[in-house]
Order: sequence, then C-alpha cells, then structure tokens
Amino acid sequence: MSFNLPQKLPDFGDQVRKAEDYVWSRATTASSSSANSRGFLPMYKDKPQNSRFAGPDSRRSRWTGPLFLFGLVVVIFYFMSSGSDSFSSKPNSISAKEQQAAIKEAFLESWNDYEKYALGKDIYNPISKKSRNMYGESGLGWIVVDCLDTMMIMHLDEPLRVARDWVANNLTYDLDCEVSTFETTIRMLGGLLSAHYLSDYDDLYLEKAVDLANRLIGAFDSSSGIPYADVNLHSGVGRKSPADGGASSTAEATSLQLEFKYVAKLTGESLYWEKAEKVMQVVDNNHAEDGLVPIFIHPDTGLFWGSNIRLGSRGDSYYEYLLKQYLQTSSREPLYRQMYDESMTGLKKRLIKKSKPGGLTFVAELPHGINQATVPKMDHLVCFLPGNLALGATNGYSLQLAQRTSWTVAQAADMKLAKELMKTCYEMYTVTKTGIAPEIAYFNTEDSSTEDITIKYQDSHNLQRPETVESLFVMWRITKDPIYRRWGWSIFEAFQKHARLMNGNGYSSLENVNELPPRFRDNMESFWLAETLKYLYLLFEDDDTVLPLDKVVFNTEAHPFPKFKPEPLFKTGWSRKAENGEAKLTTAPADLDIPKGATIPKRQREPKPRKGGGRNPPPVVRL
Ligand code: DMJ
Repeated sequence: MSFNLPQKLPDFGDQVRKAEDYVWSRATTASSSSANSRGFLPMYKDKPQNSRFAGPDSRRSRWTGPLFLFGLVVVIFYFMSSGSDSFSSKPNSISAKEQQAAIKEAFLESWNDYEKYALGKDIYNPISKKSRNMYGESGLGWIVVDCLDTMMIMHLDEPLRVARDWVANNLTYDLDCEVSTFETTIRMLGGLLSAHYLSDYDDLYLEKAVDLANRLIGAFDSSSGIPYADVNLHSGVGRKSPADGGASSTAEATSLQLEFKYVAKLTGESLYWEKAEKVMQVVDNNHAEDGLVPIFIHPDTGLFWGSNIRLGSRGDSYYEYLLKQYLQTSSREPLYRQMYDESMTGLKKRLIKKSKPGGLTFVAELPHGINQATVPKMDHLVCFLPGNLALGATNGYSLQLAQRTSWTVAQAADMKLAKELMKTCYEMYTVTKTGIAPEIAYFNTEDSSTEDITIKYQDSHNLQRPETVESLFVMWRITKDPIYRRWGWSIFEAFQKHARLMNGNGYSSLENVNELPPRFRDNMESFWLAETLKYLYLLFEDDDTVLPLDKVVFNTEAHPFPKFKPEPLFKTGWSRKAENGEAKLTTAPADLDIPKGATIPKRQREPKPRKGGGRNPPPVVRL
C-alpha cells in the first residue's frame, strides 16, 4: 500500500471551521495557558552481509587465474556503471521492499517493547525495562508523540491506535515545569503538527499542537526577542539557561521557525510568525563574518556570546533552517536563501578540510573564533549537512531535473561537496569495529598520519543518531545513485547486529562502537523511532510521490510539513542591513521552485485557489 499525502490544507473560510473555531475558542478560555490567560492568543483557528567475494569453494584449477581476472573486470564494470565514486559495498541481494520490511520490524520491536513496559513515559531504558518522565507526573509524551508520524508512514495501524488513544486520554501540557524550548518545539510541536498533516488533518493533533504552541510562545518574550533556553509550560514564562552565562544555543534559538510558521499558517495567527521571525533578524544584525555564527547568543542583548563556531552541536540546525525556511514558504523568502548561500560560501572558505592519507573531506571547527586556528573535530551531528547541501542545490528536485534547467557552477559545487561529505559520514561508520559511528570523530591532517579518522574513548558512544541516514535518504532521492541505499543498508545491518537486544526486545544506545561485543547504554532515544528508522524506511521507499522533497520540508526532528505560500496573510517582515546600517539588498533568486525549462507533468501543478476561497489558498502537497 502506498502512502498518500493529504490532498489539501484546511480551508479557514468554511462554515465547519468557523463552528470549530467557536468551540475551540471556548476551550481556550477554560485553558490555563498563560498565553491564553494573557488573552492574546486563541486556542485554535484553524543495511545483506558483505559476502567479501565468497567463492563456491577454494579448489584451484587452471581456470582460477583467468576466472579471477574476468570476475574483477565484471566487478569494476558494475561499480563504474552505477555512476558511483564509491570504494566499498556490494549490491544488495534483497529487494527494497524486503529491506523496508526489516526496518519496519526493527521499529515494531522497539515500539512493542516500549509499549509493554513504559507506554507514555518520556525516558525508556530497554535493558532494565525501567522508565520515567522528564517532568512531573504525566510527562510530555516524549516518545509517543515523536513517533506518531513514523507509524503513519509505515502504516502501523494498531500501534498508531494505541498511541493516538494515549494522546487523547493522557497527554496534557499544562505542567508546572521548565522544559527545553527547542527540544519541546522540534519533537513535540513538530510531532503533533506532522501527525495532523499526515493523518489528513486529525484535529486532535492540532488542538494539542496549538495548546502547546501557546505555552511555548512565552519563551520568546526576552528583551531581544531571542528565546530563552527553557520555558515553564504552565505559566508560559521563559527562563535563561542555567549554564553558559544564561545564553541560549544559537541552533536552538533559530530552529523553531518551521514549526511556529506552520502553526501560524494553520491558525491564521500572525503572532507565532512574528515571534519566530524576529529571532532571525536579531541573529542577522550581529553581522557574522562569512555567515558563520558563534554557537551561543544571549537573550538579554541579542548578541553572540563567545566565539566558538561549529556545525556540530549548538550550531547545526541554524544552517539547516536557513535553507528550510526558504523552502517551506515556496521560495517566497529569498533573504533566507541569501543567508544560507553566504554561510555555505563561508563554510567552504574556512571549514572544509581534507584528511590524510585518504583525502576525506570533513568540516572542521573554529573554537576560538572566525580568524583563529581550526580543529579537525567533527560531530556526527554534522552529517545532516550532505543532505542539506544536496537539497539546497536542487531545491528538492531530482538532480536530473535540476541539471536540465538552470544548473550553475555554485549548484554543481554544492552537489560535489555533498557527495564528498556523504562519503566521509559513511566512513565514520566503516572505520569502527561495530560498523556504527561514534558521537565524534577527529580527522588526521599530518603527512605522518596512517589513518584518516581517530576516535577518542570519551567520544566512542552511539546514541542511535539519525544524521547520516537522513542525508543518505536525501542523497538517494536526489541522485538515485544506488550506493546510498547500500550504505544505508550496511548501517542498518550494523544496528541490527550490535544495538538489538536479545529476542527482539528493542534496540539500545551503545557505550563504545569500537568494542566487540559493545556494551549497551540502556537507553532508547526518541529520535531512534522518530528519525533514524523513519529515514531508513524512506531510503528504501520506491515510490517517490511519498513525501516528495520538492513538496515537503522535514523539520530537524524528521517531522514532515507541507510547503506553503505565505501570502496573503504572511510575508517576510524584515530586511537585511549591512554593518553601516544601509540596506543589504536581497535579490530574489530565479524561480528555482520550478526549474526553468523543466517539463513538469500536469498533475504536479498547483490547483488554482478556490473562487472566493478561504483565507489561505490551498497549497498542493501531492504529486
Ligand atoms: C534530534 O533531536 C534532532 O535531529 C536535532 O536536530 C539534533 N539532535 C537529535 C538527533 O541527533
């Protein structure tokens, strides 16, 4: 059964919606949401085994030499004809459908174990079968909400029924506790919004999402508009980070925009849009050299805090959301594209390095500031970048289609870098004893180096992170190079072999990927279900109309939202300024939304807005 995207977005002008608005606005009054009690927001408006040339047997004959040579020629021919520059991995001997089935089984094993021992709990330890909530009695639905959409994508009806029932009967965000603004937004708000979208607009999820958005929005009420690191879900009052001098993480402050802008679009409420958008203006007013931002920014001043620059933790999704904000609003906000392009130019100039002796391309860090020495350290988190670069190069269209149109030197350079970094991220898996990547890798750059990658003991754990398989999925969709599926399958097989508990009782994080057998960490991250297994499943999806990358954007927690057009209610409410205060021109790029000269089949065209239609034209989300 193929997955069908919803056909429309809600029509905010219809009578049913108006009636619902009335009911929900009454519910709002009864809600204890601080935002509501302040009275300015409505509740709702709207991886086969690598057989390593295993021959039939090892008997020698006079044919051995010629046969070996013949085989070698066949193998070389195979790899050349696959168009890949890869140096490893064999073709898979099982079909993509069978691979999807195995990934789905891994999800089911993980979910069934969690459902049996810990349903509804935020934190789960699959070895000891212990669980707990992060805050308060009832918890945030951390695991349940984060994986609703994976269940929908995998067509897991019964687990979905259980999860939905739990949301309907147990989930409340009226909790008197401080939560992470960022994590709660990307996982919970993002999870609810995509569940709403993929369920063909089940209102349950939207009601919960808007209630949560109203509780989170107070985080933006700092003197600068930079959101506080934490926010109290009951009072709606933000709280500075207890560490880092109270500064917020730059990536966290700038990775809330897709979620709040989508809530704005769904509800028609501009406050969500304006609060989220303001953050980008404040960040840009710091005039970061070459578009490379320090990893902290202070909510009191709106100024960067410290000079540490990296694309790993606390820096990563700033760059991701620059591009995705531009894509989310159907290329209508070119200033985000300009900011993204500046940053990627800065990245290439200052952070892209080559390891020795193998020449792997990696992303270095600048711990002491932009003009200081780089450190050859790369977090696994950086592995979102190859996919992001490819997405930016083609705007989500296939490479074939993009190249047939206005293909520029810059796009080609981004695609080349994407391929090189993808190879490096995969190598972070292949160099370990388990075939699973560590949290952090160091790259050797000295002539005396004998290995390209060094893994320090303290960085050797694995948290089942998604970034490499996320990029593999995007690279596969865009290039259709089968190497990306082979790499994804070998990663999945390594997880199956080393992270799976006995008797299929779930999967766990690992203490040391260079230990055989590895010790379990006794923890299952919610993003194992929400992201890693979802992206692996989608990597083996043959139907490209399932969540097409030119029609949807995935938030940084792998929750897909439909692209939309901001008008008529919303538009970019700020413009860029140079350091001297003069306006920085944002030239609208060519309409990359539909590449020039491309033959787009009729059914991909957007339907005309309905006559006298609702407040928003219905964006197309289905090919
Ligand atoms: C997830 O919460 C998100 O992918 C976030 O962007 C980074 N950290 C984890 C996964 O590694």
